[in-house]
Amino acid sequence: IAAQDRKIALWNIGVAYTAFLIGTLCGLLQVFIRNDALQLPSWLDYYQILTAHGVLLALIFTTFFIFGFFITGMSKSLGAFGPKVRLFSWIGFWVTLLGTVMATVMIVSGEASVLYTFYAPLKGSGWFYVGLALVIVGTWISSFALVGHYIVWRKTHKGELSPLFAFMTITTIILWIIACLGVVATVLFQYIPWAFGWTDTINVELSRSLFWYFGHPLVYFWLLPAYMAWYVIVPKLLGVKVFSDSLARLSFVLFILFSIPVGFHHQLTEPGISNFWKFLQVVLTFMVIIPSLMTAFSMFATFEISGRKKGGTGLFGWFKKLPWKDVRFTSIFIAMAFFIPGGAGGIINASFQLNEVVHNTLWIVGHFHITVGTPVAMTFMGMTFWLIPYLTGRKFTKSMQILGFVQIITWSIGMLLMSTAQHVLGLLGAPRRTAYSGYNGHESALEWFDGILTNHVTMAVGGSILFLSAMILIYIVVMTMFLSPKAVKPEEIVEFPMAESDKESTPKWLENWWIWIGIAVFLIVAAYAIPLSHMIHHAPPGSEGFKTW
Ligand code: HAS
Repeated sequence: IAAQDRKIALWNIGVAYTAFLIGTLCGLLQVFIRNDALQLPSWLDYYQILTAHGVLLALIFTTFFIFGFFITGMSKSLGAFGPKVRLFSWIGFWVTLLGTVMATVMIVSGEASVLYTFYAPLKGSGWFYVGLALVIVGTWISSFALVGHYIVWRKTHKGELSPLFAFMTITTIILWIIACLGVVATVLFQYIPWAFGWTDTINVELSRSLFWYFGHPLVYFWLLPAYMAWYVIVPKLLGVKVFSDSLARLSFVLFILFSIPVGFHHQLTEPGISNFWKFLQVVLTFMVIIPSLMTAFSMFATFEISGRKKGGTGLFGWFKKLPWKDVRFTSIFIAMAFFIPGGAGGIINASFQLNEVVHNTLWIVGHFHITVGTPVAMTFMGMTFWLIPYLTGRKFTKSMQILGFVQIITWSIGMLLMSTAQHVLGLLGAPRRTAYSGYNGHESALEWFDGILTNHVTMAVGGSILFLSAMILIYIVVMTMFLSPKAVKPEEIVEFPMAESDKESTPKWLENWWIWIGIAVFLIVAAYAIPLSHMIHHAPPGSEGFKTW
């Protein structure tokens, strides 16, 4: 791709890994605090670190990495950016970075220990929310730049379906923009006036609902770029085409429809919403599982086709023929494997009654470490091994490939230990977001848990292994970005592995965005209009004006 486009992508990925470095260090500190093995200096607080960990890893690392990936893939699949697209991509990058720095400074200075979910009644400095608003605005500018690039392509390719990569990028961006409307509304009209003291109070239930209207699709904003790698990159590494172009596109548009009207499944224990609306959103949540099951099906089919093509016989012979020695593939395979229990855990969380057991316990922390923390993060790691060398033109040497294996294996072991301990501890009743012993003079609660997998030592061992793994990854990132020798021979040049996708039999209406946006808006209005209007009119359940459906 064009050198100027490479530069924008590389800056995005550079910021992503800076956030990753600080965020993982905070993670290490956390497991030791919970384990009672670390006493923080008086100016540093458990919640400050927890907020930095969540914001920098879940929100900032992912967002910058995703835009670095989108920019590279869009420039590769649709052609070099025009000057306007480039300009807006840069503006988007700088605005997002400015917002990130503002929010991070507020967190580090102890002015915004409100956790990465930052919803009321917790309150941070107004400047923290201004920083967050800038992050969103920045991502919108970058998104519009990519949409502009796509529109130019469509004008010159009338009647053609766009390449799969571009289609998936635009789907993710549509999802992102619709999702952000909730958080923008609450940050601008509720949090900023409240945090700067312009209003005395805040409508807590409304603000939480608007947050989760955004918060759930946010997880698919992280997941879909990983799915893009699964659908588009994995087949290329396996030497086959995309299994089904129309299945891939359909599964993506289903995410536009079903990932947004489901936020109440994070609020099933909150009193201000009646059961009817909670139940409706639980049903819709079960709909959003379908595109993931379609993805699983598609992946198994891809593996089998490729393995059989390479001579694998019998029921499972093809399995042995997969390219296990290629760290780009193995990393993503492990990422997928983690998503099986990760997705199953999600289904448990979403089940109305079972949510009572797991809500606000360490189980949830375990859940998101085997969704965003491994399937998504490890897919991004697997992509990093070729994406940075592709952008810098440097070598990804044999020794780096070995280090890559050490990195993903340590990440897997660390995550397995830590997240299993978190799930089990959660079932035993260990609360999430709670600093344990010695915190504000409270007594230690560590003695509640003393099994092998149910103690905080296991969690800390897992956390330490994860930190070691993160440092190996940072080493690979620094090498491939700045130090590794330039690739000269053709076999040293690292390529962007993008698989072919047959779109002859793909229906054209799949790319008619207005259909999908229209249905999505309908579902959102159906799921949210009435309960939100109750909240706006301050009608608690049981009061006049609150209808129990
Ligand atoms: Fe979740 C809480 C429900 C998916 C992230 N989730 C969270 C939180 C985060 C998060 C961060 O209903 C915490 C928020 C907070 O701080 O409070 N989640 C779901 C459901 C799904 C789901 C139904 N979550 C995700 C993904 C995330 C993520 C993806 C990040 C990227 N989640 C919930 C609920 C809560 C929740 C409740 C609130 C709980 C509470 O009370 O607070 C579904 O989308 C999952 C569907 C997925 C599948 C898996 C398909 C499997 C595939 C892999 C195939 C493997 C292959 C490899 C091919 C059905 C595609 C083969 C290998 C072999 C070895 C055989």
